Amino acid sequence: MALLSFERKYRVRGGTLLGGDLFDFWAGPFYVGFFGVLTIFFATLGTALIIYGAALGPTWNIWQISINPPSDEYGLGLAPMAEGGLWQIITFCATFAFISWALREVEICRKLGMGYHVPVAFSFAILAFVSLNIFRPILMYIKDGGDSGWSHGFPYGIYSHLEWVNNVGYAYGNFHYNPAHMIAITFFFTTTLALALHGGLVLSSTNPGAGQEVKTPEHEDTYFRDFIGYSVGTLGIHRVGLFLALSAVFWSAVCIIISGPFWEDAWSDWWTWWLELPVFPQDDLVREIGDLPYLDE
Ligand code: 07D
Ligand code: U10
Repeated sequence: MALLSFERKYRVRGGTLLGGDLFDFWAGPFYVGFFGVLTIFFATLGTALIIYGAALGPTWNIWQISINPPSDEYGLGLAPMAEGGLWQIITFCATFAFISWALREVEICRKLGMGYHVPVAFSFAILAFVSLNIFRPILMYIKDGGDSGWSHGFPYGIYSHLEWVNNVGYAYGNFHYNPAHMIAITFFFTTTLALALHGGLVLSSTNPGAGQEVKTPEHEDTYFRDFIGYSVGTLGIHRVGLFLALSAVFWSAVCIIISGPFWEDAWSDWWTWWLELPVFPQDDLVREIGDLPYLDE
């Protein structure tokens, strides 16, 4: 079906979650919908507040502009605008813009009668964001008995958020020892490996060069059977890809949620259970290895 006749068939009213026919229309190529309007509203307001925060000073240097969260003393309470209040409203706007964007994706899926894979995937990204700036601050507020809270969120700035990652990382010794961080990184790297294999395989068989015949999925399957003894298949590779990518983000959320609320020390110290496994001799030598300085960082 050509694009235009396809669109004539599927660009019809219905499938909305909220608001019925209100905003059930397209603007050029874009589906609008109630959640499209909400996204535009929150994204515009949040961006305007970031610009306002930048205008309050002290710099217009794009690298150094930073909208900071409130300090510890505000706990989970509201802060004055210039002292973290802006950060709080911007966080609220960002969260609602992201959720509205996901719900707009759902409405488009419903219109087309497709699965919800894309909005489900995007909701993992939203999970990571709210874990960093909403869930963890709340859990830290509980852990600190009210002596901190929003202060644990990351600042909205290019350099400043990098500083935050650095400082939070070293607050737990060497963050590379965080087991969930390890798993997340492994999934991120495996995602790129899988995408490179998939992109390479599909291009090599469907775009083989001038004058050569386009190959079939059987060629693709056979390539991997010859190579590593197994092919996951043309549908399967997309399941693998989605699983790898979502796992990467899921374990990222886990790695930051456990840092502070559930583990306060250096992450290297978490691994002492390994040295205490009964398979290792529990003598002084092993204890000494456990006391090596790099394990105490
Ligand atoms: C959070 C994104 C959500 C996005 C949304 C949409 C817009 C619209 C529009 C521009 C999760 C946003 C949309 C804004 C814009 C337009 C058009 C995705 C999110 C909702 N680390 N580390 C991670 C590595 C070290 C530390 C994650 C590697 C050090 C801390 C990932 C290394 C120390 C935190 C990761 C390494 C340290 C992390 C990030 C190597 C510092 C976190 C990915 C090779 C000294 C963060 C949930 C992510 C985290 C995180 C990788 C090193 C500290 C796994 C590869 C040793 C404190 N690190 N790290 O979260 O887990 O994706 O966040 O050394 O908080 Mg780390
Ligand atoms: C993609 C795709 C798509 C598909 C797909 C895939 C991308 C279009 C059509 C492929 C995707 C997948 C399968 C899914 C997932 C993959 C990943 C997420 C990536 C990660 C992968 C892994 C973790 C698996 C890694 C496994 C490997 C690398 C297999 C290892 C295998 C070997 C080491 C054997 C290699 C074989 C050789 C070298 C030749 C033959 C050798 C033997 C049979 C072994 C025995 C050897 C002999 C008898 C010969 C004698 C030996 C000699 C002479 C040397 C001896 C020397 C010594 C030192 C021993 O896009 O959609 O669907 O499927």
